[in-house]
Amino acid sequence: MDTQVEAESQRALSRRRILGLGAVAGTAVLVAACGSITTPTSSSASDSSPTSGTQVPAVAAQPSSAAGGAAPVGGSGETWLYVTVLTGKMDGKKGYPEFVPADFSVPANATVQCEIRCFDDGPASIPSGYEKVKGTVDGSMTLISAVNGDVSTAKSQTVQAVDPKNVAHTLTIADTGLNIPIPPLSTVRFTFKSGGSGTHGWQCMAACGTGQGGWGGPMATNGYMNGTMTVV
Ligand SMILES: [Cu+2]
Repeated sequence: MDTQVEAESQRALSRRRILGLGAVAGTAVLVAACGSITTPTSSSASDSSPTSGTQVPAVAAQPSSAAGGAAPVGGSGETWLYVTVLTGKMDGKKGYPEFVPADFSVPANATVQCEIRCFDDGPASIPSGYEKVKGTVDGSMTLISAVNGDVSTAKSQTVQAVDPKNVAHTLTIADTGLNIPIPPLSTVRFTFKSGGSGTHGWQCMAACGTGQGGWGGPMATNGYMNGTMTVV
């Protein structure tokens, strides 16, 4: 990553470092910040105070019926989950790319819209099959070729798989069959059903770590390339 891109990413991160879960599409997005390189921005934080410091599992708020005009789906509201993948350089731990948050909560029996922004710029090898999108409501995801700022105007496509040579990380929940391949420097959006309450571990399946064929370091460290989704 050259310095300009890096600087831009850092700026974008400061603006948009998202830890929380917003309630309703396009309206109340809870913005929280953590870690040492960010400052909370207040411009889009509406009714929630930012949390700072350590990563705290965030519980998505169910939108009220009056909020934002998002249509309830299947009897429960829409829930947004925002995740950022940082490089080791960005999170201050060299060689340790990191999902933020790595531990998150979603409401039970909800339709969850998830956006993952991947600031990592290089691919890693994956076992065969993990290039496929699995476990989303329609078996696809939206792949956006941008990570900074407002990505909604950037080039995007709906895909059911990506080039296996172009996966930086995956969000893989073996329990639920979810697999999201995430290309370098891209944003992916997808929708999944949270199901009943319980906890599900997730693991990145792209060998992005150190040692042991790339399966050491962050790959084997909770809070970096694996974590927990709690359905409550
Ligand atoms: Cu990874």
